[in-house]
Amino acid sequence: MYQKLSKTFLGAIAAASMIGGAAAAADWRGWNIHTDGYPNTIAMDKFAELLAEKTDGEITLQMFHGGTLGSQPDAIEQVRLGGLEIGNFNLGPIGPIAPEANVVSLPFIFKDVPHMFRVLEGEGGKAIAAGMAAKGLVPLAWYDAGARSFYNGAKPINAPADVAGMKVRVMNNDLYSGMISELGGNPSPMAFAEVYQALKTGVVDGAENNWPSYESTGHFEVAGYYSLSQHLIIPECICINADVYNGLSDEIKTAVTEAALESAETQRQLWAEREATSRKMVEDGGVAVNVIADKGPFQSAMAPVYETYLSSNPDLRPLVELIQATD
Ligand code: BDP
Repeated sequence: MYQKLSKTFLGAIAAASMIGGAAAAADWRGWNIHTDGYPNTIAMDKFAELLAEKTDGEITLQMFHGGTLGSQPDAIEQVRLGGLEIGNFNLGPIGPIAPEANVVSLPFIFKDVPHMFRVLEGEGGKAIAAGMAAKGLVPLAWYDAGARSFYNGAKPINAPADVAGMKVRVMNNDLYSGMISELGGNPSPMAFAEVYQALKTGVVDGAENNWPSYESTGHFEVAGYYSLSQHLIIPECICINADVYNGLSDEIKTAVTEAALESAETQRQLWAEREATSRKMVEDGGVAVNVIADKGPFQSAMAPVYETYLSSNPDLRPLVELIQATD
């Protein structure tokens, strides 16, 4: 009798906890800085859709776009600490936390975007991902963010001397501040959301970014000289809190990773299209674009930035060399 009752009781608990389990299925929150229609925004929404589909609704993700949940450095901390589960992050502001990931912020380290992806898909990518995971951020897939170039409202940049004396906004990362200082400019680290006003009011003279961000933020309206320095090619990730990821079953981990990889495929296609349309849009809007005939002087000016990075991270020299040796 006792046994019978207890079986029924246990059965009831099991049923209740299954219902409870379904109702309490993970509801994740995700951060993204970009606005509607931006490739990353569309691709993160697709990630959310795929996540629900592939986990049969066990995991849902609510995306917060446009940086509404805070600045990028704050959101990175939030994902590391578990206040948010997911973020679409640029590796630039992750670099100060994970030295392996900071390798991508060495100016001119990548020859072009395909080279960057070849590195990410090989041993280099594994080392970067492991360095990030050790700091609480697991990258699930890599997004394209093109190449960043300098822009300002005064004149085309053709040589380091043209940057001299200019106040240039950079993302929060000492390597970028070093980069501007080595060119003779004054670096001004600042949150993305503040850059438009800063350019408009002359708080800074210039900034640097890829075509889609230059266009989507309206920076081109207030800084109409875009000089193709392409000094930084920084990947982005869909990153997840490491504890959340490690706590998933193998089956769910696979579903989450598949959703991220499919989202990244979409993002890269949309990115290629948007780079072209953004460029056309700003050129039609009157932006003066100049090719820099000789990037050599910019590259050689970066030697101290590499030295600073390597002297603080001597163990990462092989990673730098691996990237440089990758075709
Ligand atoms: C964009 C990145 C974004 C950065 C922004 C910036 O996609 O993550 O926050 O640049 O310059 O290209 O802050």
